[in-house]
Amino acid sequence: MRFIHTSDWHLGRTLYNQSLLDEQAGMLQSLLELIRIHEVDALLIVGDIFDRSVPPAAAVTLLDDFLDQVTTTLGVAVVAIGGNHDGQERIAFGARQMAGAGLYIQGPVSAEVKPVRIDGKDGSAFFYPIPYAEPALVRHLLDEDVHTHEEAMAALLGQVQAHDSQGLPKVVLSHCFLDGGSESDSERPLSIGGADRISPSLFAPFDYVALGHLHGPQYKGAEHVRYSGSPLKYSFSEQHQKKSVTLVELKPNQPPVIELLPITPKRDVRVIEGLLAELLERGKTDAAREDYLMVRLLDTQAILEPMAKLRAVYPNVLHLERTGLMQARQVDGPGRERIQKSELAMFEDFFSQVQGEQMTEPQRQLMTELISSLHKGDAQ
Ligand SMILES: [Mn+2]
Repeated sequence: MRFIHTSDWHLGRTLYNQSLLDEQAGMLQSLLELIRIHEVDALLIVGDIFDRSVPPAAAVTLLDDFLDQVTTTLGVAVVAIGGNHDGQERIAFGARQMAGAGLYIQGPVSAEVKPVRIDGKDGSAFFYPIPYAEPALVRHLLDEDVHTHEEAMAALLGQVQAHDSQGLPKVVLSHCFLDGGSESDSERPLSIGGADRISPSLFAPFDYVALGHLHGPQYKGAEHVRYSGSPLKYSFSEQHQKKSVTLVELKPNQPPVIELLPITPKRDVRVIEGLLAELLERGKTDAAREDYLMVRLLDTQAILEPMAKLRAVYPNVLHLERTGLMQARQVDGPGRERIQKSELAMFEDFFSQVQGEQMTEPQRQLMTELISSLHKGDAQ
């Protein structure tokens, strides 16, 4: 039994107002290729399939085309669950009919965990889909006295343990936050103050645990209890992460064989830092200048239209931080006189960039008077 575990696609997501749909389509194309090359029996999508409960129509079409390729063209089964970002009832539309075609979608959590048996080319396994759920919902559905995410998960996993798999391996799918997991900036907290944390030890008894929610690939407690991470970078905090999907092979009476299959995006998400002139020069020979960039400018003087200048070389600059300017201001300190002085200095920079020459002494005098009269106006 061989399958690919992935999660947190967030189809329809934007990064600083830039649509990532084109990037996501490229990612799905790469994934399709991996499914084909590795001849897997199943694909697990562990929640946060869409970024929003009502996703853009183009994102729905993208998913629909992809699922048709996987199930109809390649004949590979898909098991998917709802995450905290998904409109769980919406993604469950038609699920009972589609199960007949090898597409198993568990949108919201149900009172009974429904095992999915998949017979692979070489061995079978049971998959147990457990979508993201608030403890209150689990308490209501199961009529059990559970109050935390951990208690709710323990109750649901009790059903998985009790299920007779006829000796076949048990694979759990769950979208949740394991205690000790490392976060990125692109995950929405499940609850405030750490009440969402679940002990990894709850999952240890199963043959493999496919987790979703955290966007960096990682395992917790044991190597077979793991997050695939998102296949694309959804924040600049992820610039150094290596994105991948997880290939898993289950063999009788052996620990699972796990391999990370890298996903290389068309455009990477990264941070560059330096003086404007330096960066513009470097950009001329940067083969990856179309990457999505956050730029940290170290220049300490004011610059006219830095974004436009950068975008002429790096077309996909999404965010600009004036790191140098902020530091220069902090050194100046908060004194009123100093603020006024730096305003004059900033205007001098501006003037010289627009006019191509330095201010004359009378011009400087005039500007100084203007700034101080503006401050007097403020004070009154
Ligand atoms: Mn997510």
